Amino acid sequence: MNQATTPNQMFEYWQQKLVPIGQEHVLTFWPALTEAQRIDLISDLQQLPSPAAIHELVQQNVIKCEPPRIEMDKLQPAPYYPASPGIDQAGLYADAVKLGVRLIQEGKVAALCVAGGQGTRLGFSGPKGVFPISPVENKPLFQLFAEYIRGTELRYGTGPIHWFIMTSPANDMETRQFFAKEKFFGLRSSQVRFFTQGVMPAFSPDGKILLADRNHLALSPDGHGGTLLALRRTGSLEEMAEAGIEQISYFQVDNPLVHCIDPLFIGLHAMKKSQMSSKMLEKVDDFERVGNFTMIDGKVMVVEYSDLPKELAVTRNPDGSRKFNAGSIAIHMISRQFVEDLTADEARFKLPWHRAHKKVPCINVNSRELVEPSEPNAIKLETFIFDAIPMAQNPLILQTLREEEFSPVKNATGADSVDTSRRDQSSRAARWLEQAGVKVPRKPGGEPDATIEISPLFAVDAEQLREKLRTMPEIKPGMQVYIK
Ligand code: UD2
Repeated sequence: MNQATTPNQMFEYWQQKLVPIGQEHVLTFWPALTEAQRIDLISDLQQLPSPAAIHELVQQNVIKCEPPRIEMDKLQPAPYYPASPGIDQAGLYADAVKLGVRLIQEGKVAALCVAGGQGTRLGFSGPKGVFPISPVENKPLFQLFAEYIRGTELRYGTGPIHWFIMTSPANDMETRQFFAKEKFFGLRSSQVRFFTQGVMPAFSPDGKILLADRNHLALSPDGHGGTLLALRRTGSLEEMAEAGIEQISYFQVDNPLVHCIDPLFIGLHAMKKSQMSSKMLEKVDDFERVGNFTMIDGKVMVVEYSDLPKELAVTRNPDGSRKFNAGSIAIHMISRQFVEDLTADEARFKLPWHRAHKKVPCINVNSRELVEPSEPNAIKLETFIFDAIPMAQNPLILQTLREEEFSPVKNATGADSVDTSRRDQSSRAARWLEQAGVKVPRKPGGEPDATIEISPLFAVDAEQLREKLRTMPEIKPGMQVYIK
């Protein structure tokens, strides 16, 4: 539509597209909208997949509601590389670290953080990466990652490591403004690249697109599986190729403990010619809310906690250990070429849609009233990045340790909350210090009796801390300690 298009022409254009797929109700309020409101509605409509794609989605994923087609009786646990190598693997791990460091130094590795989610459970309205989370300095999540990346550059003497941050239309502007205000936390603005993911409308159970208000569709991000197409559509893949980036180190915005750039993981992934690798950890209980690494017909596949039948979740091995014990914490290495290949023909690239029944405030087009549902009233569709693993060659899984690398902030209170994440950051810092020979006071229960934070600009892991710590800090019970 060009600028000379009149409101009437716009209306007709969209009506012609929407009537055949039974979605013309989204134009109900058009006659009463101001020009600005019409532009809002058009811009929402322009973000939708094609009418044919919407129609197919509705038929196959909204109206029909088939559970995922997984032959559960064939599922086996997936094999993985242990966190610490056995004697026969020590050489492999040492070589992998060397290769990983070399790839980082050659500028072939970029970090990628997915930060397009809505953070509803945390009850924080801004982009989640802005949330202050470090235990002493209260640094926001984005700052911790920025400093990890800068710390890695300093440690290995590299040039700027590129950092791709996926936002969604709802939080893109705020995320960019935050980085600009904070002067990119010491990184160069040119090394940080924001790219925006796609959106999906919420549907009523009978397949109608919901209106958030008279001039907006009820849109939400299309899931972190949207990363792959978003990389292509925004030109980020091309930029990666031009910059000589071959490997993408993928992580979620909600985990302050993540090793954003990990030489061992990068090296193993590259050495084994894996197209997509993952980190796993042992689950804390049968029903922990993490995906499960499984094998089916020789393919590695993540089965989300909500899709793993209870009987399988509680199955034990003969020695009493949990059979499906490998939890996915959404840390991946992805080869750029893999994303290029997958998305080369957009029409043929498909990840499965996962549906969720959610409460979505919306306008009832018949009564014209705003509905604030008390029960789930809408179907939301998302794709998940881990569904690309079965399409990858040589997918590899590396174990990591929870206390070292996983304590996400998802909820305001309880498990995976601000309190547990701060506690775990401080505990990890205490362990790193103890490994470097520092005495840390501990409470009778074993937790550190001090709140400790180590700046990633000083050390990104325990080994670096050991190498760099010249004077041993004296830590007294109850102290707040910041090592920088
Ligand atoms: C995710 C994984 C779960 C486990 C857990 C670890 C899924 C379905 N489950 O659970 O298996 O690994 O994390 O913490 O992923 N995001 C976007 N765009 C979107 C949706 C999400 O960027 O459209 C980002 C979001 O900003 C966050 C991450 O993806 O960084 C995870 O999203 P989530 O909070 O919805 O995932 P969760 O906790 O259900």
